[in-house]
Amino acid sequence: MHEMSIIQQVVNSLNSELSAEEKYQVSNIILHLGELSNVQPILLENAFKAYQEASADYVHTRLTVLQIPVVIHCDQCGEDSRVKQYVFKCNNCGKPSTNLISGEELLIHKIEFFDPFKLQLKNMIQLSQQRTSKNKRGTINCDNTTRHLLQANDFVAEAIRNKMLQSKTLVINIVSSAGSGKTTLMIETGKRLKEKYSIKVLVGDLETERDADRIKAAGVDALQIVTGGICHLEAQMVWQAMETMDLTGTDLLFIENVGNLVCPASFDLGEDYRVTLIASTEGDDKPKKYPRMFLTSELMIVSKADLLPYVPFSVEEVTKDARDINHELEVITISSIKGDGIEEWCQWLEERIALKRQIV
Ligand SMILES: Nc1nc2c(ncn2[C@@H]2O[C@H](COP(=O)(O)OP(=O)(O)O)[C@@H](O)[C@H]2O)c(=O)[nH]1
Ligand SMILES: [Mg+2]
Ligand SMILES: [Zn+2]
Ligand SMILES: [Zn+2]
Repeated sequence: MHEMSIIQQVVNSLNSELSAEEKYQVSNIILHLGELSNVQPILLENAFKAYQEASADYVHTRLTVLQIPVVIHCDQCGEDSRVKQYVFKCNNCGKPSTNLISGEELLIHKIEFFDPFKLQLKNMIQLSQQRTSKNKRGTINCDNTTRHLLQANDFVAEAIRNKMLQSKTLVINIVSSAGSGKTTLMIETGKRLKEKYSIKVLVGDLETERDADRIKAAGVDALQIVTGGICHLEAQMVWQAMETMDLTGTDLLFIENVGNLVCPASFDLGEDYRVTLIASTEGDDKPKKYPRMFLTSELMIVSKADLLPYVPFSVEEVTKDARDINHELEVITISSIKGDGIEEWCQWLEERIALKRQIV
């Protein structure tokens, strides 16, 4: 993710907590960083140094980054296992589990002061990690003392989820690397379902409006969110875009995320389902490179299936690797251009639209 902006959030968080005088007495900031958080400790430490130089704030403060391993809990035998090589299975009985105990932390664990007395008074700004995996998406377990760095995002995501529950709109967050076929799939899906359902698409893009124009040309209402260089969508951006859109009566809202499998994994957008596309042309090693994305998705779509005969890509291998991470992950193979698998995908959507309508 963005080390500099994380540091900024850490500092903002401390500034809101501490008096001006106390700020100068902070000796150590201890961060907990889960192995799945997609943040490199060394880059974070460098970003903090850069911050200290540029702002002359917290100049005597040390930043300590502790990496927290991925640990899962087994419902079968009750054992906790450290996850190695991104195989999410119990080390004791072998049952797959995505029930994370740790590994996604991105939080200020503790701050220490030069004055040891103060340490006793304020030694724990917070100590919590409960924001884990898709099982818990949509629940916020932060109490008043918690300073989870993504807390603000999760708050807005929850507001989106409530709003979309009121309007019974199914929300799908589509993620993939750049060029895996998200927009094309939106267009083909829109063509097939637009007579039957009211569909809207929010499209995140770094700089251009081209994708929304392509979708609108196919007769589906679309709105572009230009992120201005930010490489992922955040809940706040989606909320703002939703304010300008009339969502009354909308059955299905697609959010096409910015093309990137790294940081979009960390940002809950208030969606009901997260769908990851992986194109046959981009290699079948993606799940183990970007485990968190597959862990937090409900469905993996293997796209550009028409090119499978020409590229070294094994649907079987990619499915195995992805299910090592998330044993409940569903898989559909699709060619938007030839139409294979589109029927199955549309059915997947229609079932979920129906379920959402039933919620009272
Ligand atoms: N062969 C093939 N090409 C596709 C398919 N879907 C998309 N593409 C092409 O892949 C490129 C990127 O697609 P796009 O939908 O813009 O990807 P996005 O960046 O994920 O939104 C375009 O040139 C598409 O025509 C497919 O099913 N088969
Ligand atoms: Mg696109
Ligand atoms: Zn077990
Ligand atoms: Zn990003």
